[in-house]
Amino acid sequence: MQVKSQPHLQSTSLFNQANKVLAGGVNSPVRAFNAVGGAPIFFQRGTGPYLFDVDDNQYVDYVGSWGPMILGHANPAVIQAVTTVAQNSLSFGAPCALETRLAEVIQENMPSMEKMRFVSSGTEATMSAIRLARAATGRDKIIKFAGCYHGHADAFLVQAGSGAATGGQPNSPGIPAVVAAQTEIAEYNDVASVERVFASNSGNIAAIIVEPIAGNMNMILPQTGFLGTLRRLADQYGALLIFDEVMTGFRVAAGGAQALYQIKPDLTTLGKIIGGGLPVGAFGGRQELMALLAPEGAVYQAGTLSGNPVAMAAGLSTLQQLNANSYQQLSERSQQLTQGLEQAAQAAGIGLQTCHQGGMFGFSFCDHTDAPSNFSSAQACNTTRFTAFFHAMLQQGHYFAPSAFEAGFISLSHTANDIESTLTAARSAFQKLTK
Ligand code: KE4
Repeated sequence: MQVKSQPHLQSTSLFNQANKVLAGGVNSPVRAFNAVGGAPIFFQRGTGPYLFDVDDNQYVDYVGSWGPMILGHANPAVIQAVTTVAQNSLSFGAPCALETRLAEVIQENMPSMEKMRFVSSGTEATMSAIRLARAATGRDKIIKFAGCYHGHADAFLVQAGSGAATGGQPNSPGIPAVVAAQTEIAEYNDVASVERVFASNSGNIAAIIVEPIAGNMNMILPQTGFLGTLRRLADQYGALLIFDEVMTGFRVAAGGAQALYQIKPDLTTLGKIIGGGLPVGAFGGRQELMALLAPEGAVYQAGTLSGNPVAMAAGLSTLQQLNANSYQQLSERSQQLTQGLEQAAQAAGIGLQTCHQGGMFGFSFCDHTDAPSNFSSAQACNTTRFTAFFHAMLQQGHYFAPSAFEAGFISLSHTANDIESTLTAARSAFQKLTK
């Protein structure tokens, strides 16, 4: 693949222009490249596994719009579905059959979602799920895990991962102390820390919310027994268990992490892939919990564009193209990439640990003994090396998340040859790191 590694002249010029009207020049902080330095890349086109920037450089894309593009960019069937539905108006603000059809497909794959509701982002899904849990239990406090990211609602910006951790602001200003005080923090993969929080707040914990596979402090798998113990503790203390599968839903398996680990949460939140690249989130779970939501119940939640027909069409067309073989293929590609990265790093004498599940992967610059298992060990990894690797790969046409506190994503359009081209570039990048 020929990459014209032009200087990013157009991107830099567009970023300067954006900075005059957009806060920080971006509409989401992690895109600003603050963690890795340099001006962010402005893209103009994507097809399959490739992105093209405004300077006509081509990249193999491992961000995939932070997860939604599981089929690859500009999937013909998705574009066709969106184009067809868009001809009939972009929005009614009234029910349409597509909402029911997408919900039925989601429910077939995630039966714990006995009833659900669509919203327009993962943040809306998680904040609504927490409100529902508080109403259902009559309790105020929630438990989240340091380094997990559940969107930017006030309750979650306490030791948050993703862009909050990237920017060194895991606790955001602007959150009233009384609100932050309702969020208790435990350590990922540390059940004793969860037991301590329950013991000192027994009777006042409405819910545990967890990324069943963490993807916002790089990628961290749950250790054996971790999720099952959360299920047991939630039941023991009368709290709800919320799986935030915004990232893992339809990414690590058709039924998400809850299918992989056979744990049934009380509520699940979704986003990203179920919208196929358009703004969609969802929350759902046990029927009696969802019955508390207006208009059936008193818990208010609403949205002008919730269930938008065009977004539903994108999500439906995306999910309809996924099947069990998809996850076999995604796993093979992720394995090929992560194993190849470890071998290339080892050959260069560089400590690199990787992790993958389905179409999701992570890599951290650390030694084997320091493979991240929670937020503090993720923060201890060598982010200087990550930054050097990120830029060495970018210059060769391979685009990874511009932050050490993110996961990577592979699509069904990535071929073994694409992965091999990335590994060739990685071998060169690792050699540069050792000079
Ligand atoms: P959104 O509000 O960004 O649609 O979803 C929030 C969210 C909730 N839960 C999990 C597990 C998530 O990963 C996210 C959002 N993920 C980040 C990337 N790690 C979005 C990228 C960004 O913030 O620009």
